[in-house]
Amino acid sequence: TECSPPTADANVSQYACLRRTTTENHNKIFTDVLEELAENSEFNESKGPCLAFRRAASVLKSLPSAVHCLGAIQGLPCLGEHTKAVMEEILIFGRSFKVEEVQSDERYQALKLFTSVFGVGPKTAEKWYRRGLRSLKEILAEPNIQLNRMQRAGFLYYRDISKAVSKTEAKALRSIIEETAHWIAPDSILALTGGFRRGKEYGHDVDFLLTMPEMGKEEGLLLRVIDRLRDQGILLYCEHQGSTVDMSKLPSRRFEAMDHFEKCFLILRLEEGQMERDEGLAVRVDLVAPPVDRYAFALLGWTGSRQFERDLRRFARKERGMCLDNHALYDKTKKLFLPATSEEDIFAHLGLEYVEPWQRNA
Ligand code: DGT
Ligand code: MG
Repeated sequence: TECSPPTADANVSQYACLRRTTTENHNKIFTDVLEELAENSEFNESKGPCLAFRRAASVLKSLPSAVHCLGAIQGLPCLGEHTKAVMEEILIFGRSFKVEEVQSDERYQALKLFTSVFGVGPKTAEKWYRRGLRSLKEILAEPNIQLNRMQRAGFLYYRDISKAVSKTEAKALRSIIEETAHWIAPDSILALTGGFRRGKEYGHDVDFLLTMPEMGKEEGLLLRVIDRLRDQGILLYCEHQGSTVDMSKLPSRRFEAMDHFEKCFLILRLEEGQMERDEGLAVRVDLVAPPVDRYAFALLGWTGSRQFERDLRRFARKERGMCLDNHALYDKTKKLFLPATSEEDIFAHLGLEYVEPWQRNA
């Protein structure tokens, strides 16, 4: 059959921050497979292929229509030979044998299951797999395994927190936390970030930023909010990390490195009446408390998507000679920090057109 004209007008950028990607993904049949292959590469510590599959998926997500033939992706960036082979399988057979092979792999299945527990990363998962463990039951039954506090909470609330959180539930949480924060400090500012700020209907957790309009006034606020949530009986788990911000340091190159803001990783209970479900529901919540002069950077960094963030930093470094992270933007040529009070300021410093949060689903 005749191949439709290329979806690829030559304007698709290799950088996600120069593309607009809404939650409407016309190429899910490809991107689901590519992301699964990326995850498998991650488990095998193949960083190159992992990034390549993630970039390819991200480019396909930005396309305005579904790809129906290989001709349509000609000239698109970031689509390598492996990706094209996978797409060809899907176009011809309606399925990918490569991904089916991965899905039926015992190790992949075990690592995917283990890392679905809050507090369990690829390293721990690998360790358990090597000890011959294959199911969550086996892990809990193994007397020689020492779970840390986070992992114990992960197992305890597994049924709830492995379910997707809905937008309605995220909004209910927002009201609870906002009310709590305002009760303590009426002028405190709470912002929803992460996937829900990007307009996603479901998420694996709910992310918030909490700050005060006056510098320094945010100190102690987060701990008081946590105490108050505990008093209300809805705090199921809390891991608090104090601020380790060192502003004399240049922005970090390593994206995966966690930022230095004071934050807490919580499990909160949404109660009856606050949501559609009958019984209480345990939900994962991240609360990050940057000082107000870092707020714009923190907001940009925590809104995601991860691929959008990676490409923003890569663009800043490669195309502008600048260093961007969740705390600051540094111009290496001029040897100075570029201040910002809004996300728009940061895009402007980078010489980028502003990309709305709902266009950052790269
Ligand atoms: P989801 O899975 O529905 O919750 O989707 P997101 O996009 O909300 O993903 P999430 O909650 O893991 O993270 C939200 C954003 O926060 C993410 O795009 C980047 C930032 N972020 C989260 N964790 C880390 C981290 O460990 N390091 C860095 N640098 N950024 C992080
Ligand atoms: Mg999230």
